[in-house]
Amino acid sequence: MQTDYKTINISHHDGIALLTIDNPPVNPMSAQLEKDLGDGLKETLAHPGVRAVILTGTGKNFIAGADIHKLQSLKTREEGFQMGWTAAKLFSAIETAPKPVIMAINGNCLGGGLEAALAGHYRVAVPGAVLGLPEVQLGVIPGAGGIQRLPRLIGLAPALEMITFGRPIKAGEALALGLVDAVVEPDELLPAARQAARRFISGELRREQRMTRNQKDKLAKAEEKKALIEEFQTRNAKKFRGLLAPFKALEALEKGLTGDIEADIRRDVELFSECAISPIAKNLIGVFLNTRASGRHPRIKGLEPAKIKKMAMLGGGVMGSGIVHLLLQNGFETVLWDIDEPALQKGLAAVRKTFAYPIKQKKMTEAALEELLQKHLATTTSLEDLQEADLVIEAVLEDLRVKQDIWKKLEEICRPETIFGTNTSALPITEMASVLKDPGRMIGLHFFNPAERMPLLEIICGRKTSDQTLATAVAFARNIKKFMLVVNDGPGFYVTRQLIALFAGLPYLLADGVDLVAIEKAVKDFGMPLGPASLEDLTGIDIGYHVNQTLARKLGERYTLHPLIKRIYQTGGYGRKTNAGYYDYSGEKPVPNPQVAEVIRQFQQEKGIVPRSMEAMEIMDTLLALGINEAALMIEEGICDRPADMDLALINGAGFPAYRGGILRCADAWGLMAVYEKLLDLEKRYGPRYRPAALIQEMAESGKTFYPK
Ligand code: 3H9
Repeated sequence: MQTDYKTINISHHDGIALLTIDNPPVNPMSAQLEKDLGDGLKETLAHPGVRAVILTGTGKNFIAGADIHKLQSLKTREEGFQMGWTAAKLFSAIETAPKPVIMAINGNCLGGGLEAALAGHYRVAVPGAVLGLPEVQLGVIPGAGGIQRLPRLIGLAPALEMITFGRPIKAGEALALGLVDAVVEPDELLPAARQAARRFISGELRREQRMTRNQKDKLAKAEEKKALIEEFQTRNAKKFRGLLAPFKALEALEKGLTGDIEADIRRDVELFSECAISPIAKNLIGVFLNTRASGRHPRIKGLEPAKIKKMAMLGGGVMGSGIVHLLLQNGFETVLWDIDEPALQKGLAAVRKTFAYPIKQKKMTEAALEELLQKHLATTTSLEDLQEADLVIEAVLEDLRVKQDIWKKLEEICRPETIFGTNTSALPITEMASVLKDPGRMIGLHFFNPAERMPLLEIICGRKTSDQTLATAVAFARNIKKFMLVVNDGPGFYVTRQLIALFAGLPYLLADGVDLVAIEKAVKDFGMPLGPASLEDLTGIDIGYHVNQTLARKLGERYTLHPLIKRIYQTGGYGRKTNAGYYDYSGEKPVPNPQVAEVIRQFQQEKGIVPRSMEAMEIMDTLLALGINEAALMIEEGICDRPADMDLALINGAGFPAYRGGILRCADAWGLMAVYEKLLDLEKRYGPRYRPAALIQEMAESGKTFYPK
């Protein structure tokens, strides 16, 4: 038997051939693997001595799906069709092969990987295997037969969930659903697959009976199927908003699952290729790849991060308790410090409360929590007890002097290599570090609330933060499984300043006669979780007012508060906490607050503005232009310089819709010249807040984009 395949190894023994896929990094279905698998299968199936075939992967991966880089490069429907059809034909060839093919699923079995497994005649998996069709998360649908095969094995209802949400499942659940036939420990995997092969060879199992296309028991009747799909679509309409792939998957299921599986698969491949060339897919694939690259900051290339084992947390308030949760969850020995015993007890109670959700979800028991706290969390009111810490995170009162006093004391207590991370959301890191003998050891670690759940960590370098400190902070962020953005110190850092700017157009639009509800709707339809007024009501109009004043003080005239904001602030309604802000929250549902509506009406009247309607797109352009301009200003000021990381941060820290790729992807798609012209236009209408950044002008004039073309 030929053995010189590039991506698979073949061996055979006792009439059973073993094909092992070895295609780093994660066994993607590259063109080479497809070719090798096709040829290898042909060769083994034709071999008279082979009576059954086992297909398995290597390391942590069975097959991780189609090659994402190839998927990203698709430009035409024809290319997309070609990609899907090649894989679909290969998988159909497996299913209709004259000898049984057993899938020994050793690890990640995703996308095209699961589609391959579905085409086998028997599936055995290890407990740690993860199986799923995550294609929709990349903006496409399973394009190689998975849509038609999965419901035949597990039924339509669970298949709808798996296909349209793309959430993978563990082997245990796959077994319960009928997706795999057995789950065995890793060292039993190949013996179990061989055992299954022997059962086919002996005639105990029949290949034709086990072909997925022949499974009909779990398929619903036509009417029932239609009703199920319609109900599912209606129930999930909100979750699918803005996306294309879930709808195409539903179409594929609605039209498919007929007696002619090949025709159904062909239609799926066409729908796959339609999705694959859509901007949504390009954006989502971009986000996936950017996520993998996040944290690979050139400044720390080649540096070995320090080992972090022992952690100290200063302050057990809202942020501190969430951070302690994260630390415990990720296996760190933690000491929680607070000012006195009552504060410590309050902090401890807050830490317990952060675990209420996993306990309610039955992901953890009360007893396990108590054990975790007992074994891994110590509490103290003495800073002296923190001398062993490798990293100290501080989340005490937002007062520079208070924080500086603590750091000065800790510098005397801790080892020189201990890193000091402050969770301030607004205070300058450089100034905070200025009281230290070694300011290089201090860094900003800006967690988002709730810290245990929000996926982003903004890492802020003060002017003197050392590269070594940064390298360790980045490694720490990875250890606690956060997406990260590395920025330089500046007012509002990146995320806060970016989000403020993205929504800063609100008073300009209101003053210009545009309806509040129309603005909110445009923003939500764009895909943001909240409109600007609702967000302001949630965070507090008073807080927004003061933060904006601070920005104006530090960043200059451009940031002067819009006079309408001042009048709204003066109504004394600060949002949800006072039951009134832009909206009135006293009834069952929030409604626009008549008091604020009157303030806006009076303001418009004084300026001679009459209420007018504005298209959602124009509203969004007005908001986005300002957001893009701010991003450019921050790049100019040296706050941040990596568009991919900036976009990821806004997606993970502020809910910017991933399918739009991020604010700078939007800028590139819009065209920098169009952004520039829009800003000029708005500057004329609304004043200096909209003055284009020099970088925008320069990029527009030289035809540049934020992302490489
Ligand atoms: C599909 O299958 C469509 C079909 O229906 C149609 C068929 C025609 N391809 O995440 P990691 C790279 S759509 C190429 O850090 P982990 C990744 O970029 C696909 N490369 O590892 C990184 O490279 P680098 C459906 C891939 O152990 C390196 O591998 N499949 C692919 O934490 C390590 O990745 C999916 O959506 C790929 N498919 O997690 C699965 N996947 O070091 C996507 C990863 O240069 N993949 N790379 O940056 C994953 O979810 C995770 O990577 C996985 C491993 C769980 C597999």
